[in-house]
Amino acid sequence: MSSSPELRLVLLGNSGVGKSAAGNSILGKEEFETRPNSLVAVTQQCEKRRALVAGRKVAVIDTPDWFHAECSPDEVRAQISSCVALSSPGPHAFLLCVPLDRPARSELQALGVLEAVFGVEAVRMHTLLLFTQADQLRANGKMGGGSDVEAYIGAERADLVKLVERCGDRFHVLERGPGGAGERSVNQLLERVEQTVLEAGGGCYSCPAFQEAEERVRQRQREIAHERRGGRGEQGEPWAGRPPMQTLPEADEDQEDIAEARDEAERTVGAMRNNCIIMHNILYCALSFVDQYGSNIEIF
Ligand SMILES: Nc1nc2c(ncn2[C@@H]2O[C@H](COP(=O)(O)OP(=O)(O)OP(=O)(O)O)[C@@H](O)[C@H]2O)c(=O)[nH]1
Ligand SMILES: [Mg+2]
Repeated sequence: MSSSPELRLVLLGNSGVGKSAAGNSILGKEEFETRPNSLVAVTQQCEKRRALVAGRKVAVIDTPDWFHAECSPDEVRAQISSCVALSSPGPHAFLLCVPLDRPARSELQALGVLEAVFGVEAVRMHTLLLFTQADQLRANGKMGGGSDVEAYIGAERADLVKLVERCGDRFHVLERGPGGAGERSVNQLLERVEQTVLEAGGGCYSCPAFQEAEERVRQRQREIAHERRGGRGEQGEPWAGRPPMQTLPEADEDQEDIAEARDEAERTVGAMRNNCIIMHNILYCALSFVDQYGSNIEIF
């Protein structure tokens, strides 16, 4: 395994836009369930999966469509809590998936919700638009004679240009296709994410919600360690006081235990939404934002 730090990517967007399929492309394996033309949302819970992609450790957090009108406040809170805990101590990039083969209607508001929930800097510095369905666009003949998607966006898609500008000109067209086109596109995406991280100062995104989640995850990780060791003192834990996911010189087994305890801690903290003050606050912000946009907003 690579010793470089893990790159954490959060997939966001409306149902059916291709979040899970993008996650599978990035990881190079079918980890997330996808379904064509589904009338109901396929992904119902946030899920995290990992892979080594072209020498990089990558963790992808797939999310349900929590911008959706039918989600109750409790469901939205649960999804946000889970997303925050699974991407703790913070994602390196939020990837907002936007399909190219239809007009962007609610994505601008989605960026507003992201800002309200995670802070302005989350969009300004750490959000990248991930354009999906480029092959469909070509197949439907919507690009005229050209094949350059970027030229098409610049010339014909004022709706997408607005989104791109809002995200600091960060976007990537995720290509599928034979002959390694998909892999090349994923590599270019990861390079773009790394560039984004550098431009943002070199680290992952952080805000009080992620800081609080990280504290809770570490606390829970200590408790799990304590329980697994039959209640013996904290001094015996191989990972006491270490940063998350840090590798240890000890046996592989220890490292696996640490990773397992960390994963379990992230899952349980994600489900502990009712006693998390900051998560209540971010939900409150999100819902006030939605109130403000009222009926103009298709999401929620
Ligand atoms: N041709 C083509 N199909 C795509 C592309 N991206 C996604 N799809 C297909 O679109 C369908 C929906 O994709 P999903 O990844 O399940 O969508 P999702 O955003 O995860 O949807 P929910 O889980 O319901 O929120 C699947 O059949 C995918 O294979 C793409 O770039 N090109
Ligand atoms: Mg999905």
